[in-house]
Amino acid sequence: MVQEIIRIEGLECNHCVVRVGRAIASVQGVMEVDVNLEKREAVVNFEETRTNMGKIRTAIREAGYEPL
Ligand SMILES: [Cu+2]
Repeated sequence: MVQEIIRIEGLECNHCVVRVGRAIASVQGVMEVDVNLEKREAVVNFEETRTNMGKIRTAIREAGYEPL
């Protein structure tokens, strides 16, 4: 399991936090996600054998936000 911190552009309220958190959590292999509104970032724990940063970043984009 690895942990990555992803800065996310476009997070403005708790709805954004819930939306992007669900999007990240829906990626197969993601075990835990914590989105911080003030820091504009997500802490993501995932199984590196099952997913990767590319897939997680794609899920963030598809939810309407921009991973930095
Ligand atoms: Cu919002």
